Amino acid sequence: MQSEHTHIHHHHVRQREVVVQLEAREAVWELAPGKRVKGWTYNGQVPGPTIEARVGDTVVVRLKNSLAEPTTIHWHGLRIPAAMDGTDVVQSPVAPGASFEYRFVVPDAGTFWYHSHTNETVQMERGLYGALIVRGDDEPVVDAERVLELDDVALNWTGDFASFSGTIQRHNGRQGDVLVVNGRADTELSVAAGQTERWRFVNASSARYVLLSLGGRSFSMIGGTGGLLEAPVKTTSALLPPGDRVDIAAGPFAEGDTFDIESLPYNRHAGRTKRNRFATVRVGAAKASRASIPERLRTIAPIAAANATPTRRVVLGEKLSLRHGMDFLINGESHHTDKPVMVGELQIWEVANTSHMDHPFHLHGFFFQVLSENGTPPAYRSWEDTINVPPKSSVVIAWLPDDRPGMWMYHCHILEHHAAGMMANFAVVRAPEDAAGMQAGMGHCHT
Ligand SMILES: [Cu+2]
Repeated sequence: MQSEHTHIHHHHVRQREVVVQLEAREAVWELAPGKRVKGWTYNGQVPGPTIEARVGDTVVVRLKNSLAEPTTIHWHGLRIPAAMDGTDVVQSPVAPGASFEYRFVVPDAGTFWYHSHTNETVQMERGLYGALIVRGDDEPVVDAERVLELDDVALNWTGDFASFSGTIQRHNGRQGDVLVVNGRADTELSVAAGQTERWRFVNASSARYVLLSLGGRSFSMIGGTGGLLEAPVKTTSALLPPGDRVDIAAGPFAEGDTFDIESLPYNRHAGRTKRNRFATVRVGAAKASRASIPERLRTIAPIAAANATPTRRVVLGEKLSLRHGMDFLINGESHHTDKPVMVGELQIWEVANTSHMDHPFHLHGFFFQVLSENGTPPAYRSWEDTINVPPKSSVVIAWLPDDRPGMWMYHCHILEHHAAGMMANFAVVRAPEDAAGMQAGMGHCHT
């Protein structure tokens, strides 16, 4: 499924191609022993195969669509050309029976993921997602590494996928009661006492917020959505809204210890939350450790002052709708088109949430730094592609559009909110006059 070709160039720079065949097709997804659903899968598995590459590699993904409806793949978090972003404004959805080749260089190390960007409330719920890991030269040394993709599945009383029903799901987003790690509800992990592992978490669920806990044990966050942090952040919990990722250094744990990977109650202002178990970890006999997590992981230079004046305001809002119960809005409009952005012009965006529930704001294709949350600078600096914005609050982010012109987008990563209009397309342009043509070429339609 994954092959590697190494080309040695005359200047002795190694350039690798990571070639992956992905077939989107229906297949049995076994959530737990005997609990099977008809998943929509990449290569017959949920999650899809983990794609692994090194910084600078060219990733080539040959997608064949064997589903009965069109699909595309979005490369969540990757700073790649607009034409490869997988949204319906940059490509025609891949028709049933058709194929499409995605080809891009991966410029940054980190924990990324890929997922359908067509009819996502159905296609992602049914399993069309996977992890994409990019490694750099200066990674912390750990004893083992795991990718843990968290998801929840909503089943009906017959044990099949519950159909998307009405205004409550549209309002709150779909939360399922079958919680899975890497597609399985009965996950047990065995770790060796005395060792430290790197766990890369991806929240692939449609609407569920995960307030990640290792049964109260402390761990160190070492990476966010845009790669390593500057320094490990010791904590006992980390909030992962839909679309978010976190890399943690887990361990060392004591021999004989058993604990759950769980989600603690978190109030996103959309119904009551409980403590939920995702998986169980059992700590076995001690093994020697070679792990070394440096106190300094890397340097992230600030790209703007903490009190920089916003150049744009993005308002996440909602409005009662006779037709839908609720419409979700950007700057007062459902399915918004925002103003163009000039290549090289520093963007300072105030993202304000005037609605009454949390929304995870996701920017495609570019990393941002959070300058402040309700006027207060964050506890540490990081590169991100997703940030949670609680109700009646605002977050100021800074990002620099590098020279990758084209149509881009941002949206709430609660899939039902995105579908109900909390999204915007915008052009990144080299010259102001380029915007009109780009926006005219937008092929999307919304119903
Ligand atoms: Cu939302």
